[in-house]
Order: sequence, then structure tokens, then C-alpha cells
Amino acid sequence: LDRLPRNIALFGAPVQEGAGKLGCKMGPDALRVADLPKELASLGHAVTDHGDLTPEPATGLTIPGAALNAEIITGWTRTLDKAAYGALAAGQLPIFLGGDHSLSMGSVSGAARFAAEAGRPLHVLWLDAHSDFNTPLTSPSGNMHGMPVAFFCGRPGMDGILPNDRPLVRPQDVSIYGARSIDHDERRALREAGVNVFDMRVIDERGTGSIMRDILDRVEAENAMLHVSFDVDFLDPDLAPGVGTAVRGGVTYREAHLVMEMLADRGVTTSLDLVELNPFLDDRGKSALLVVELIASLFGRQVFER
Ligand code: 4U7
Ligand code: MN
Ligand code: MN
Ligand code: MN
Repeated sequence: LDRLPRNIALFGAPVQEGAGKLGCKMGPDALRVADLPKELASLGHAVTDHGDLTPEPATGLTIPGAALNAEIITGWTRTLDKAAYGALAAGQLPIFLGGDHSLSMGSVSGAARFAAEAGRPLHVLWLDAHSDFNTPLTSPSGNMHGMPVAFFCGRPGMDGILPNDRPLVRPQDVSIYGARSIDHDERRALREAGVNVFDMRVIDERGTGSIMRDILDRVEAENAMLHVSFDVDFLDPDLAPGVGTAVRGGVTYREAHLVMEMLADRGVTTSLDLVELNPFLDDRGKSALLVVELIASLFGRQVFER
């Protein structure tokens, strides 16, 4: 068991232009109101809230196909890439408070850049109802929160957002967990690329413990860094209604805690996104409070110390 205190850096990323519905912009503040910084500190970690980031201006970009608000998302991606890299280089564990899931284009790219320099692979655990493997050429919506996994795996069609020779994540090092809505073109592309997809059906059949053990064993065996990207819609919408793209049949309360508890036991998480919380659609802070409770589990809160 790894119960070391971490040096945690919180960064708000109030971006909502990657999503089809407005409201994610309020996510960082809702997580603060739900007491995320205090929860983490009470578990013995050093926590610094760096406040909200602002995107750098980005213009003159041409992306073929459908990529709504591509220039705003590009600005955020460049800002977040630097913030993630900088925090990791300073020995911190960055947590990005979203904001919609397009923010992971930057946070994961910065982590990949740091990992490449450290000579370690970067693995990604993508907790999500969706696989987010669309490109502007395949997306049915044009919403860029459906594209981050494609972006950091290097699928073609998003040139110029970051340098094309940047470090990428290998598709076989990405595990999508909780999927239950995958578009037609995404499905084929995920299979061809070799992304690990644990959909709800395989979770029902194998159980959380067995799947998580396999994922975490691989991270340890390869001495990899691990970026966890937590899309709130991974949870069942009865538990967490504060999301813009709810899909029924999601992960239960105990399943979600077990994912977090197993991550905490191994202590392998090196960076984290909390994304897609839409406080405008929430029910009296219910979803924000559940996210904070789950993140406390991820950072070491236990029912009974072991
Ligand atoms: B999220 C979708 F078509 N696949 O691309 C798309 F179903 O970050 C949804 O996981 C994407 O919430 C959802 O627009 C993005 C759609
Ligand atoms: Mn997502
Ligand atoms: Mn999703
Ligand atoms: Mn969503």
C-alpha cells in the first residue's frame, strides 16, 4: 500500500465551449464549494489551489470538418499543456477542475511530454460513459469534448492545436472504463487502434476488482505514470445528474468507490482531471458532493484502515 502524502496542485479550467450545453464553466467553483481542497488537506496532503487558468489567445487555425469553437479550445489546450507539464516538473500532482472534457487535450499532452522526458510511459485511465475518440472528420456533433482521446493518441485531423511532433499516448496504454455510448465510426477506430475498452457489459460480467487489478498491474509492471480522467457522466445519472450528456446504466456508488480505493492502494496516479460537471443541471450540489467524496477515496480515505 502506498499512503504517501502528495503535493497536490489544483487548477480550475472553466471551459465549456467543447460541450454542446452551457454550464460546465461553473464546475471548478462547484467543486470548491463542495470543499474539495479541504477534503484533500484533511487526508494529510499538501494542497495549493492555483485558482482558475485563462486560455491564451489562438487564431489563424484551419481545422477541416466539424470542430466547434476550435480556436478557443486550442487556446485552452496550449495553456493546460503548460500547466500540466509545469506542475509535474515541480514534483506536484496536478488536478484539473473542469470544465468540459476537451480540457484533457491539454492536460494529457502536458503529462505525456513530462513522461517522455522522464523516460516513462504514460498510461491513461478514462472513466467515461463515452470513448471520446471522434475527430472533426467523424464527429456527429462537432463538439470537441468528444475528441480528446483521439487527439492525444494522434488520430489525424487536429493539426496545429499543439506541435505535431509532440509526445503522444499509445492507444494500448489507454483504458476506457464505463463506456455505454460509442458512435459507429468511433467503434471501428478504437478497435483498429487497439484502445482497451471496458464497457458496462464487461464490467457487469467480470466485476470492477478484476478489471482494475489488470489495469493497475500493467501500470506497475511498466513503471508507468498514470493520468486519471474522471468524466462525471461515468457515474449513473441517478447518482450524478449534473452532467450534459447523461447515459443511463452507469457505474454504481460502490463500483465507483472501489475504482478509487484500488487506485489509492497502489498510489500510481500522477495527474487527474475532474470534468463535465454541469452545476446548472445538478440537483442541489448532489453530483459535486459525490465527486468530492469519490476523490477523497482516491486520495486515501478508507472505511477501515488496512
Ligand atoms: B464527453 C458524442 F455523438 N460521441 O462526439 C459526440 F454521442 O466528454 C458524445 O464524454 C461525446 O461527455 C460526449 O458528440 C463527450 C455523441
Ligand atoms: Mn468525456
Ligand atoms: Mn462522457
Ligand atoms: Mn459529457
